[in-house]
Amino acid sequence: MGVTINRATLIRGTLAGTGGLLAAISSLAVAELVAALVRPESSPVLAVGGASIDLTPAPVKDWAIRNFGTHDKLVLQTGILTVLALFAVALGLLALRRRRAGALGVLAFGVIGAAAALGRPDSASWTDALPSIIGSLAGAAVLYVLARGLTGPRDAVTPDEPDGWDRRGFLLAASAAAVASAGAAVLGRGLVASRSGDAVASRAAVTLPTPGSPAPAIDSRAAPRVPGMPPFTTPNKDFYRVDTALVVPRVDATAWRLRIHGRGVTSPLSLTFQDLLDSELIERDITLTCVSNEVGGRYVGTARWIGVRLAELLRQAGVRPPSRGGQADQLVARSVDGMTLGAPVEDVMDGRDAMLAIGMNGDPLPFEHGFPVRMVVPGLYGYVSACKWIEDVELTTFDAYDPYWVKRKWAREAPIKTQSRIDTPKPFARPKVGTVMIAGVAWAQHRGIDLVEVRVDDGPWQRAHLAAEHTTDTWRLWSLPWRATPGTHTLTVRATDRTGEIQTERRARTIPDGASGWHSVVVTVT
Ligand SMILES: Nc1nc2c(c(=O)[nH]1)N[C@H]1C(S)=C(S)[C@@H](COP(=O)(O)O)O[C@H]1N2
Ligand SMILES: [Mo]
Repeated sequence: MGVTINRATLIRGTLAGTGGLLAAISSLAVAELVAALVRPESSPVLAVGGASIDLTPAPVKDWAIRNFGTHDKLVLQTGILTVLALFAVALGLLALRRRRAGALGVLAFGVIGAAAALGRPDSASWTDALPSIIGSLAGAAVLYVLARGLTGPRDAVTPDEPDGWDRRGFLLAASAAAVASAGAAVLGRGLVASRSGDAVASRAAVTLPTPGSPAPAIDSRAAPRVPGMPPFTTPNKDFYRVDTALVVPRVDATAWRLRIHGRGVTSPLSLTFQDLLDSELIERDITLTCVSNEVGGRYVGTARWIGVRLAELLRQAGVRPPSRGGQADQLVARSVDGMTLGAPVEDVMDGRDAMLAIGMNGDPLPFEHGFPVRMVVPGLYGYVSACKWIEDVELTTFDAYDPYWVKRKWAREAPIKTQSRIDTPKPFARPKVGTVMIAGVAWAQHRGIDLVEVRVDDGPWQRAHLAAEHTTDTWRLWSLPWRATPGTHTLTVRATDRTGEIQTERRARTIPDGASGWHSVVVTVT
């Protein structure tokens, strides 16, 4: 007798948990559909995800970037959905006893989603709350109906009436909710896809003009081929990606505008993509580096960029650098997804090839790398300069405004630190006795690399062979043949830049202004 009741209770609990999950799925599916109509970025999963990225303390974020790399966003979204699923099951069980409380619980999640959506930096309208609100209303209704199916018309269950519920009603309602959710989700996805179709078409329609100022050809002596050494130019598909965007913004280039305005701007500019195509274009090889790059890390790459000189546009707008009496010392770039990055106006206008880039390695910018337009400033870490999906440039001061990463304790100004990396042999490799090629890259953008030295164990520093310098804005490849002797050895590299400064041995974390220290690799020669 008791066994029967327990079994019935168990089944009912399982069904209630399933009902909670179905309610959550319905909420999300309806929310996705509404978001597709309102603004895809206002979807609760993206809004809550974006808000948690922003609220994550810098060290944790840095750790996530390090450990999950480009998968950091997938990990985050999986985490959010897991937490949501747990709450959904709990609300399902609650609804078994207290139907109305369960439904209110679902609505509470809608309020959280709506708050997150309205709080996003790129949110410009109250309608961003609609996906979460309408989605959670749908979810609450689903839970209410399913719970009624499980408990019968009364609000509380009497444990000794295991059959006081409407099996058919429950199954019908559950199936209907599942089918409707799937339909809403598919419809929502379709709408978003058709909209991003405009962006895709606008990118496909771009033909990059021949730049008036082409990049010098890459001499074969600057790009030697040593097995295990990276190619001089990093292919787009291998280029590292670091950003906070949960979905890659897909901007329609034909509708894109860039505003240049702010302090000291005498004639504000509003530029179209066509304006940039019609401008004088430069083509340059520039090595980009992320401030989150660990010693020995992979967040560094070299591409051939085509773009418009940013300093030229600033001059057209009437901007003068601080050293010539200009009123603005900080240039804040803002992207379509609300990211802000601040670079020193002095650096942007000091004659270096700072640009608004529209081409990367012969193609229009890939969406992941900022289509239609991004900034690139040689010598500065990405987070203070390389704004992707840029749509606004505001001249201001460092005193008046802290951009996104600076609000999170990263340095205001961040020139790239002199660094070198051993690419081959790999850590814990087991090369054979004999000549082993040690090779890698070294960079000190806009200063240039003059010397790379390698040390085996505690031996003397040996000068590595430096490939020819392409420009000071690109990395330099290096190699050193080593007569490897049996045993375990530590290989260490350090570089010296053209200012004469030797790469510091002092270990620093990536926060606040970039990692420092020497890169070492341990190998066992057999
Ligand atoms: N809109 C936007 N631009 C951005 C970022 C971002 O999060 N959002 N990240 C910056 C950082 S930290 C770096 S290192 C570079 C990376 O550029 P990549 O992804 O093309 O390699 O983009 C910069 N531009
Ligand atoms: Mo970065």
